[in-house]
Amino acid sequence: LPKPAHSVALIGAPFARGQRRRGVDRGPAAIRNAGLTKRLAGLGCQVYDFGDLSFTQVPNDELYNNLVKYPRSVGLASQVLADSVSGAVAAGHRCVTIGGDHSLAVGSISGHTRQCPHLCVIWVDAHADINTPLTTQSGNLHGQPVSFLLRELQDKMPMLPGFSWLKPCLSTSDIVVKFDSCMFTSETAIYILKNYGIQYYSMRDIDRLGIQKVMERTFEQLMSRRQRPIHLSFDIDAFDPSLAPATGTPVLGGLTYREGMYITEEIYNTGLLSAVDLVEVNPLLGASQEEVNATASLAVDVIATCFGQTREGTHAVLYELPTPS
Ligand code: EXY
Ligand code: MN
Ligand code: MN
Ligand code: MN
Repeated sequence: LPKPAHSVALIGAPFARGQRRRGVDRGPAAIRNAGLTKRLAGLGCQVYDFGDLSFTQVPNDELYNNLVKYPRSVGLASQVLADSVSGAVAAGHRCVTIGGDHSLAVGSISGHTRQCPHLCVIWVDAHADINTPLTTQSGNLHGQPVSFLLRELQDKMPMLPGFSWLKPCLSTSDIVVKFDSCMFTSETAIYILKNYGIQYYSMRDIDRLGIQKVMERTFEQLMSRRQRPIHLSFDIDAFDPSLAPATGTPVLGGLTYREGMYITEEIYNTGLLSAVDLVEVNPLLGASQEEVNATASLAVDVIATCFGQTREGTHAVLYELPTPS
């Protein structure tokens, strides 16, 4: 049976101020060059390419608290992206945001909730990205987006310059986090996940339960009361660095290709996917062009699978087997 065609808005978000490495702003170009639009079109999607957003660098963007970097630039970029995602969803599209660093999820998720206040979030990442501006050690905002979004955390959040437009829009029960390894996730992030009862799965949980059970439990938690739109925030560093080397904060022992594809296949199968972020592809960090290409084409596979690409073949009908004459 032909899959129903989707209309997909593609938004490039070449933003890099949420972390310290150069090059992640070239992620959208790398992912486009790896053939994203063609692949989506081949799946029957109508692709509306909104192009790349342009972000203003805010002058004199001083550290917050002597530590947190580029708060005004990150806040403003997220605001611009929020408007764009909100507009795309309002126009009836599923929305794909290609980054750029993960601080942008503040914008994509809050913009998405303007149209879909009851959406849920699946966060796939080597990191939990839930530090607050007061618990971060690196000062990088790409390690903090979840804390800006959660209502329950707001009494722990300082008012950062650049973020006054933002209203926290998620509850702790609206999000499931999968991350690679407790070993590399900061103590404070683990504390926040546990203390606020956020459902999460480490790679050890995935080893123990298998990815199939983990996805089953994810949907149980998020959908048991009612079905709702899904926002998938996928950080390419969730994959093992052998598969996605061109990224800023790789962590050993990440997802296999098959686990990654299974996650997105199952999300597609719900029929509820409404927006995706694909972030942290940094073409300047591959050791070779092959590594960069592999990382970008993995990003394309993740997105294409979200929109119906399967590992089971296309089931094209072959009407007659050739007979030897
Ligand atoms: N937990 C560390 C921090 O807060 O800086 C590392 C965060 C890396 C975040 C990457 C994008 O997912
Ligand atoms: Mn991340
Ligand atoms: Mn709600
Ligand atoms: Mn990450």
